[in-house]
Amino acid sequence: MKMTTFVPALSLCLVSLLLAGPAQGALVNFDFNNGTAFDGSGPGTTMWALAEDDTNVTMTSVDVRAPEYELADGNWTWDGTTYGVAETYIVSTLGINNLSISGDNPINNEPTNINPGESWTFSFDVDVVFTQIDFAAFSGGDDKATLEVEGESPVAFTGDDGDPLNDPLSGLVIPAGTNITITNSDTVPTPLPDAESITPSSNWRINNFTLDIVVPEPSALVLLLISGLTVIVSGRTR
Ligand SMILES: [Ca+2]
Ligand SMILES: [Ca+2]
Ligand SMILES: [Ca+2]
Ligand SMILES: [Ca+2]
Repeated sequence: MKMTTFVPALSLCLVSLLLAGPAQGALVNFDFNNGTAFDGSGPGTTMWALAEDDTNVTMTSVDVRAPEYELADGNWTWDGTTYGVAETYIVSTLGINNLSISGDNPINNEPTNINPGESWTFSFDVDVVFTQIDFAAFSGGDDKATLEVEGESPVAFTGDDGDPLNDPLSGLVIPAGTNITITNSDTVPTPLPDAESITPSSNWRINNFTLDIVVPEPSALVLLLISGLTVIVSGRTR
């Protein structure tokens, strides 16, 4: 190989390595309005949506939890430790139905709201950046939520942070298959107040999620291979 072809090719390799940095994305929206595959379902259910670049993105409901209440002496009480089963529940927006609370509903619209202590864990089959959470009925300092990516510290919000909530995790890239949990982090009441006395402010729901799917740029290795081929081709044509 002549130095006249090797030096430009080496420069191209170095430029390629520098370019293979930040990822490019395409937006995808998971809309929970008016029923989805998650309606009335527990863990293990999947839902898919098409991203701007036609990538088919699958979301999996990994876990749905709620404080496990028991009816004792006419009051629904929680022992503060165990979390029972729950299911996502969609009328016009996504809520969580606490399956330990039934019959005469002690909380207004409990099945359709995400109430204190209720949480939803989910994952995506591609790397994502959380771009927006569009809540319903999320307003004021009493509405509290945390968003936690497995292995990272939970990030806390209140209704005062706004709805929709943009870039909630400050651009964090979440690898495919990583568990993400959204929780109503308001204090869990025990015993439950009755339907007449509870204020609606500590309940909220989810309209939709918008995510930026991370499309990896051509790897440095592929670019190096292209550079190498350029060297061979230019060497032969001289
Ligand atoms: Ca219930
Ligand atoms: Ca609920
Ligand atoms: Ca909203
Ligand atoms: Ca509210």
